[in-house]
Amino acid sequence: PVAAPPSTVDGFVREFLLNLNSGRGVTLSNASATDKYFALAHTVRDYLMARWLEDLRRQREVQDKGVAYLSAEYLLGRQLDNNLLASGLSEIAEEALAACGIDLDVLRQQEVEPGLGNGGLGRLAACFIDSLATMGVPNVGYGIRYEYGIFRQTFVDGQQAEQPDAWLSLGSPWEFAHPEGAQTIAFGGHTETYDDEGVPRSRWIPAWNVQAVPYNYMVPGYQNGRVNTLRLWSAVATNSFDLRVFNSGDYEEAVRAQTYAENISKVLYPEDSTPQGKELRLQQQYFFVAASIRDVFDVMLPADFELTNLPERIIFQLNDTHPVIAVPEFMRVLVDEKKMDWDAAWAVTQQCFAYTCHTLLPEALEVWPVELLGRLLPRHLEIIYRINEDFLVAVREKFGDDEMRIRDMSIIGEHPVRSVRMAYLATVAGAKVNGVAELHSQLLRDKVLPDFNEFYPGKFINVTNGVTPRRFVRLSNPSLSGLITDALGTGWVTDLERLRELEAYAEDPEFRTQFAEVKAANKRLLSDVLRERDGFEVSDGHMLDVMVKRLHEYKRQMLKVLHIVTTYEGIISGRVAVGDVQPRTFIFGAKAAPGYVMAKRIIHLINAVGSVVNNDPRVEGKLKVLFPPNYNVTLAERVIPAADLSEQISLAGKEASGTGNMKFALNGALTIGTDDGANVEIRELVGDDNFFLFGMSEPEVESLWAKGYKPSSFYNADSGLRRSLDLIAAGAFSGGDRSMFEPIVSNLLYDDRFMVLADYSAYIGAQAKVDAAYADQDAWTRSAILNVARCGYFSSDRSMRDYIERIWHTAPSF
Ligand code: 26Q
Repeated sequence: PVAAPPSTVDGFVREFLLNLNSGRGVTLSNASATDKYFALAHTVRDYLMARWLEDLRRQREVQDKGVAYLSAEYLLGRQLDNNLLASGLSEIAEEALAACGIDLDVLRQQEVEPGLGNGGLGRLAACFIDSLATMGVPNVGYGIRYEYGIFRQTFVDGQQAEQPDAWLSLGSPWEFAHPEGAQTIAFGGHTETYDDEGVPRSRWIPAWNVQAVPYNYMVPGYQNGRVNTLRLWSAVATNSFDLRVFNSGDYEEAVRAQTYAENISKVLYPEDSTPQGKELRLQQQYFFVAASIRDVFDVMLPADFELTNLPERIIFQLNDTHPVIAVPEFMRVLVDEKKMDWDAAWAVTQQCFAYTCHTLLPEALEVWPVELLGRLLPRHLEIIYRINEDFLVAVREKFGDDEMRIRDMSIIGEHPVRSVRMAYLATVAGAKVNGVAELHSQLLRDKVLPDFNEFYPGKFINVTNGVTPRRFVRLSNPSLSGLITDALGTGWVTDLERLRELEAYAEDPEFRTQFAEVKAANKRLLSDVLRERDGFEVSDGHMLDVMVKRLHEYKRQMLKVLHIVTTYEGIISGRVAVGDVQPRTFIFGAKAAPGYVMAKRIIHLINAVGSVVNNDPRVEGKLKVLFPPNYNVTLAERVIPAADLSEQISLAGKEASGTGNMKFALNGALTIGTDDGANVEIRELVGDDNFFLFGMSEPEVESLWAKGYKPSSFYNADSGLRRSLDLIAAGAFSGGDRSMFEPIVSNLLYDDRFMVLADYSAYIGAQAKVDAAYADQDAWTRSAILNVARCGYFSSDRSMRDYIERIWHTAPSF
């Protein structure tokens, strides 16, 4: 392979100018910011290339076991800084560019982040592949190269509007297209049985197909010379011969067919809680997993590989149910194409897959109508039926002919229409099934899949999520990183438990002062970003109270709104002494699924409350509400290091884990939160004194439901709640219009599925404690340091070690 350019300022300058001249066709003096950004990105690539080519070669040669991470989403965030850091080139690049009269920071801003995910699940996948590369574990991340990522959010009169995210409009300097490596992916048609030398077999006669073109992305480990690969598939229509199969042959129809095929990777579905059962979504899922499985056979395994040994070479990790159609596809390849005996193929399959569940909400569990699945993938439906038959025979053997139980456990559900339950298929096929936080995994075992847990003892395990300290501490918070490195040296970046050593520093007044200065500096940086981006002003000396995550009723942004309205009403009515309230800026970031009407109403209300509060002189300098549009990874990297208070206020038992909660704690924000998801583990680690816990526990939620929840009784019992809801209902935030937010108010009063009103008073009480605690700045800072010191556990390196030891049984290699 090629040698990397010399790692010197001069070497970097030469490579950069070469890329600018030969790659962009411009000179330094007439280069645009885009030109310079592309030339810089290409320069960084050049440094990583030799290692990458070497690792790709070894991937074929070495007989180690590899992880194929199958995920419909990768929420990568910007690549430039990450790749500079990984390659150890940050300082050299900065100096080299300065020598050319260029400010690196200006070029950083040019990058459009690839938003190929909705939120937590997609970001988790990005953290995991970063950790695997950093740990030197053989891994390919497989996914979809959506032409349009998560929509860009704007506000029009306070209401969300969605714009397409044309992230590829200028091209991406980080991707490598390999059209020569395209796979043909078939759909539709029918199956037939035939006689294969006396063995009756089924085969699939598809009706149409598309090409899956791979695009490779470098996934560099942190300063370890390792570069793994992310391989995303893009759909391209096949040649006219194949198109003729799909249509009757006329030109217009052929063009239409082409568009149809290329639609498959056109756009990311922006729903993340209520899958709609759309045909195109199933096409996306099959498209990328079928291409990925073929890729594994092509690039990882020799042609004569003994298939029964597959579990020693490969494990497919299913990121939720989205890639579960890989299970029948793998069986189809083994049985129909490789002519393996069914039982042998099934034994292999059950060792080659593992499934991660990311939810507890019943409405979020994916099901595919049999009618749809059979039309698109007729052979796969047959295979699923066969898997189910065998499974139910085994269930009868173990549990007896308990028809109720058989119906409950069947992979095929009957109501409201006959459908395939993808989570059940994943559970039956997976060697292991894991939840993403202790509480979540427990509830998965006890509440969601108890029959399966009884049937498969030991199959259900927990692996608590984590986040990469490279992106979310080292890169996003350079000031804090500098402070930590001054105290501990650099090792913490790949060994986050070493943050423990900061505990002693929490008792050092000097260190506390420095830590407080870092926080203040991060607030000023955020202030600059928000001024530039949105024209917002962040006042000095305010507590930054932040709630950033997808907009969902279960996450309860409404509870936050009620706290703001209560505080506002308290001050303007004179009921609350202004001196008892700490000056606060509330920051929201949240996208709502475009079809989620209630979520969009809540966004509208947040903006409406903001515009009243921010324009009322009676609370000037005291309260401010900021809702920058289009929250994404790039903004998260600015907001999180500046935060004082992290809002993690979901209804207990609903948030599988949360990962934002970890990022905040690692950046020295204190959490106000319920006993939910990974909050439980955060609180256990940081200690009760450094965490504001409130609200019902999951068992308390259950028992309130069981005895009959009446939200109006909480309304009647709490005057603060009454005044706040009444104020919203009276049109105080809608120019007197009583109808605008009426659906929100009545939903809370008469339905309130997520028990906002039940937890209101506890939340207000906890916020009063926050105010009191914040009044003692030095004590607050001490708590913040302890949060950082005690949250090293939440590194995604640790999550990856857990997967490796308990699920994958792989080892670092090379
Ligand atoms: C499924 C079918 C059709 C269309 C869309 C979807 C879909 C897409 C995305 C369903 C769900 C998602 C995303 C879910 C998600 O992000 N879950 C979060 O995962 C995090 C990582 O484990 C957890 O920390 C969060 O608690 C969980 O909400």
